[in-house]
Amino acid sequence: MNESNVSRRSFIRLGVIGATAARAAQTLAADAATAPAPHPILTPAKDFTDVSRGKPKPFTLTGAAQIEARLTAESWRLEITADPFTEKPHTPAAATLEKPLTLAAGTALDWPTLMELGRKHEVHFLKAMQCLNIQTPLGQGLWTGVPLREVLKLCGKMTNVRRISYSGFHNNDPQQLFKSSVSYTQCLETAPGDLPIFLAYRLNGEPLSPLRGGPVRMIVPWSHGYKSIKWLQQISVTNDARNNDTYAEGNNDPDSYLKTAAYVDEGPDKINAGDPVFLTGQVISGLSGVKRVEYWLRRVDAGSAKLADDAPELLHGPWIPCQLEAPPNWTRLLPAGWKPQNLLGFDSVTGKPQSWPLRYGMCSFTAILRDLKPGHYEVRARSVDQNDFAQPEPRPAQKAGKNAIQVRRFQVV
Ligand SMILES: Nc1nc2c(c(=O)[nH]1)N[C@H]1C(S)=C(S)[C@@H](COP(=O)(O)O)O[C@H]1N2
Ligand SMILES: [Mo]
Repeated sequence: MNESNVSRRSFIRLGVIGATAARAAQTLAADAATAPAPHPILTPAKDFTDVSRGKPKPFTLTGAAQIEARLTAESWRLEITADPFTEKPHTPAAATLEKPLTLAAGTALDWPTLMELGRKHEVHFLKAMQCLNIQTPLGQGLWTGVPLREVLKLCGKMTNVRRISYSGFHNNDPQQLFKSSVSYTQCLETAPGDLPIFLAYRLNGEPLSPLRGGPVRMIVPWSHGYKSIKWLQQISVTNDARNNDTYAEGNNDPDSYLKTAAYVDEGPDKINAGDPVFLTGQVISGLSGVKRVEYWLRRVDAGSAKLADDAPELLHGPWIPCQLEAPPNWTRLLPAGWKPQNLLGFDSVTGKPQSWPLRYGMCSFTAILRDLKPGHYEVRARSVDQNDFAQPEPRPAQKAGKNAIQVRRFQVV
């Protein structure tokens, strides 16, 4: 069908239901004028919700203290060493590296060498940052860097390595150490179309700021924030196959994947009868992808108890699909001169994202609720993943990532 056919058909339809259509168009236009704007696709670096440990926080250092901490591009150094750990019976032999990179020997990796690697191996992609223990996404960035496997290759032959452990600047105080790790396999192998672990030095096209973990930060695309160590300075290859992440100590699942989940924005708690109610939020596409986001609106008695996420009422709903924000005009969104074709997660010919929202990324959703009679209401939203599991399934344990079904209450007056 060509364009003139389409417009002739809509013209005829408009003629039949002209008055109703005109009224509906007016309502839509009025709603569009009052609808809250979607969240930006790229969160400005300073607007991410910050989750940083340390006293003082490393990003507050300036001048000589910042240089002494090796947190400027010129002073930055990364040590890569082998952990001598052995323990029978599970770890009979220690990891080795042919060429460790150390400060003591003057061989630690510096900024020019990292940039040199970047010229050959640089990758870019969008990823949402989300804390395993926080109910709201922290932000979404366009991250640029070099895969960890390319950096490790600088160390020559490795033996007896089962995990790669790493940490950032921690005020030279072991109590402040915050460390994380990935398995040898996760570091070296990437499934087709998937995203490698990498050392990021740009965010949204700009040098990575001290606030966001600059000059260099680890990014583990599929995971929650605790794997994406800021102010990266040490990597240790080890034959200790256990996961010794700092986050493991907090009873967290220390190998969690980002969870597919919808997160509901706050909104006004009183709305005038006759006004539309805008349900808005963001949906993260985790390991299992996003099929849709849906909402369930119900009347409640003022002050009544919240339903549990596994309450039988939730099975019935009715759950109604929300609208997902459309993919943006990438050329307009990306930094000047960037092409979506060059981003991982996009088709290298058409420049279209391979899924929407992007895997390990997020986008906004909305639903407009109209003609509500005065009274108390609650509305909840949930994601449904590509395997048809509705949130919080298939992985309801919250210590593997917060994905409880979020509820908003309001009153129509
Ligand atoms: N060095 C260091 N890296 C860190 C942290 C930290 O405290 N110190 N916090 C981690 C956690 S738990 C999260 S959720 C993310 C948050 O990233 P952001 O502050 O850029 O939003 O950073 C991670 N990287
Ligand atoms: Mo976190």
